[in-house]
Amino acid sequence: MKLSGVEVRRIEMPLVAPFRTSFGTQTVRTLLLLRAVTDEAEGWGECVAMPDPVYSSEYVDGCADVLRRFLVPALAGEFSGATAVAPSLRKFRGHRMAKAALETAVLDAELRARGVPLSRELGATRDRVPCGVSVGIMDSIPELLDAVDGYLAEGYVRIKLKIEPGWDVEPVRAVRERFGDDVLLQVDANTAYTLGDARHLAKLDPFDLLLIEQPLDEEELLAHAELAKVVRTPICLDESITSAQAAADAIRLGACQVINIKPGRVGGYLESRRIHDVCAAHGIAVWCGGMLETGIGRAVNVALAALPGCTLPGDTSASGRYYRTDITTPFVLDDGHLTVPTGPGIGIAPDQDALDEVTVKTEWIPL
Ligand code: OSB
Ligand code: MG
Repeated sequence: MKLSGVEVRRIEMPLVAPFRTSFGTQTVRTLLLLRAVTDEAEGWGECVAMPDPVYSSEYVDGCADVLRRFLVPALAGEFSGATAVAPSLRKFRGHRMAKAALETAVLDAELRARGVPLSRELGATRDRVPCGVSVGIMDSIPELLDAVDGYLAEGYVRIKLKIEPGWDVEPVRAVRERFGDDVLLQVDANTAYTLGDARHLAKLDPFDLLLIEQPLDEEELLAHAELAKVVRTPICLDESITSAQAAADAIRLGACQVINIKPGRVGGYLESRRIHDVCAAHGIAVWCGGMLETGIGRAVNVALAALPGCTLPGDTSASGRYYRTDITTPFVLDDGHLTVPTGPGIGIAPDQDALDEVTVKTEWIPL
C-alpha cells in the first residue's frame, strides 16, 4: 500500500447544549478530520484532541503540526498496511491522538479496499450496542434532573454524571432519589480530586454506582490503588490508560477494576483491541468511552463497543445528543442501542455538503 497524501480538515460543530466537565465548558466541538488517499482506496479518521490541552496534553493545533511535520512524512514509500503504521510512528514520542487518527484513516482505506468491515476486523460479536450518556455539570440540581429525565425518556440505558468538588454527592443523591435504584449510574471526575478526598469520595458508596471514573491525576496509579482500599465504588481509569502496557500495570497495581477504552487516547484501534484483550485476560470489565465524536469517530467507537469484552454500556450516544446536524448519516438510538455499521472499513463517510459547511480550514499534506 502506498499513501499519496493526507487531507486534514479543521471543523467546528456547535454542540446542542454546553458540555461542562471539571476541566472546562465546551459549546463548540473543534476537531481535525483526516482523509488518507492511498493507491488502493481513501479512508477517514477523526482526531479527538480538543483545542486546549485540558483533558490530555494534546490539542488541535499541536496535532496538525505533528501530523504535517513528522507523522505523515514517516509513512512515505510502500508499506504493508495499517498494522505497519504504529511501528513506523513509534520513534516519535506521545501524540497518540494524532497517531490514532492517521492509523484509523489508513485502516479505513485498507479495509475498504479489501471489502472488510472494521467491526469484523476487530472481532466484534454484536450487531448493536447498548448506549450510555455522559451528562455535564449543571448550574442547579433541577436542571440536572430535567436533563437526566430527557435522556432516560430517549432510552439511554446508563447515565454518567460528570462530577467535581462541590458537585458530587448531592447530584448523585438527587438522581437516585428521583429515578430510583434500578438506573445504571456512574460518575466521572476527570482527575478533579486528590487522595486526601478519599473519605469524601467514600460518601458515594451508598448510592450503588457502577464505577467512579478517573478521580485522581492521570499519573497517580498508586494513589488510585490506595483510594480503592477506602472506597467501595469500583474505580475506572480513563486518562491514565495510554497503552496496553499502562493497562496491564494499572491492573497489576490494583489501581482500577474497570477501564474506559478510548482509541484516540491510546494511539488507535489496534492498541484498543490489545487493551480489550489484556483486560479480558484479567477479568477486568471494559467499555468504550467517547470524545464528543462526529459520525466518523462514532462509527469506529461503535465497532469497538461491539467486542465481547465490552460488557458495560459505553459513551456512544446518538448523533443528536451532540449535534443538530452531523456530518454523516446520523446515528439514531433504537431502544437504547446503536447499530454497528456493516459496510467496508468504518462503514460510513461524511456527507460532502455537511462537511464543507463546518470546515474552517483544509490542508493537504503531500507525500
Ligand atoms: O472524560 O469521558 C470523558 C468528553 C470529552 C472529553 C472527555 C470525556 C468526555 C465525555 C463525553 O465524558 C463522552 C461522549 O459522550 O462522547
Ligand atoms: Mg472520562
